[in-house]
Amino acid sequence: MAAGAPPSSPSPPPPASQQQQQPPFYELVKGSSGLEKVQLRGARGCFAEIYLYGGQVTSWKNDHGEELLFISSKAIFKPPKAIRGGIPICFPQFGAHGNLEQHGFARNRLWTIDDNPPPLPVNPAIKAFVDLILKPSEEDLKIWPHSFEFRLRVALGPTGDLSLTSRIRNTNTDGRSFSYTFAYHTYFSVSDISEVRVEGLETMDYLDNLKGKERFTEQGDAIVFESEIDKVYLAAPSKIAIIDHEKKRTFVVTKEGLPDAVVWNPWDKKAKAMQDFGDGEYKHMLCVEPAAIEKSITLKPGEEWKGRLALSAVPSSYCSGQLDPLKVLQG
Ligand code: TA6
Repeated sequence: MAAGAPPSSPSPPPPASQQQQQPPFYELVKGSSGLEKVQLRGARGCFAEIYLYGGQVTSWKNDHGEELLFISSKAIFKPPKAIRGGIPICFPQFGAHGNLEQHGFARNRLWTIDDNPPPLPVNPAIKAFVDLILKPSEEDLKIWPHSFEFRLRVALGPTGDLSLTSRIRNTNTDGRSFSYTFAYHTYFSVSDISEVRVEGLETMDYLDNLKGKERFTEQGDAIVFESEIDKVYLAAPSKIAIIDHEKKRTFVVTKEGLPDAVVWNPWDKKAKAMQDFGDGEYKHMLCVEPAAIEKSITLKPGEEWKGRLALSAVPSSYCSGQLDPLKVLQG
């Protein structure tokens, strides 16, 4: 309004339908055992859910409302037990050694929503996302004496793909570097493990956790499942496909900053031994876990690492051997 002109009456707000939705595009609600969780609703009804406890994705649904991740019916939503299923974050350690608990402590801590994260270059079409942050408590510093900021962005893309972007910064003020190992311990829901095969890890070297972490080379064709498997594939390709024959669905797993990939199914004996896992549930899950295990990540004070996981679920209308279903789908 020009200076000196009579004040005009404020223009009416645009109709709700035209009002640009304002961030945040998530909802904070109460989940199991009163634990808080964030719900993301993306385009075409896609959905994701993240518990502040553990910063753990526990649900990812497609536009038909189908659940794509596995959560055990016996999962315990009570600290300090990690939630069995979804995408537990293994940090600052993968595995069990030294004085840290198995897979580190990030999945057993309460994360908070990060209202003012440092900018992260993203696809502007992505509206449904949330930023979480974890910093060490005084207790944590006693068992892992390093200051860090762990920022996690969980986002739903325009086609329902799910992405997790981790940024870990060394905030030590004593000049010390630190090293850690890391995994997105992703539990995929499958119709029947005996109907599933994994492509992309053929001929890769792996450490077999069932044989004293001995190093072997994978055979030349897709991995199929007939018994317990617990293998760390080394320097694995950036794309891995999990093909569920019965559902005619392929999960495409894309990883950045994460050289390795763990493949795990406990099978019957181990399933029976886990109190937070149903005896027969091994038939309906498979873990494929983008990770940094063989070579730990070392950060100097002030340095930041970024590790990204992107998941999509596409129709398996293509023959095996072609890892890029989008190419086929457009073909
Ligand atoms: O990722 C495979 C693995 O390391 C297995 O050895 C098994 O221990 C699995 O993780 C589950 O570990 P958790 O501590 O979640 O029970």
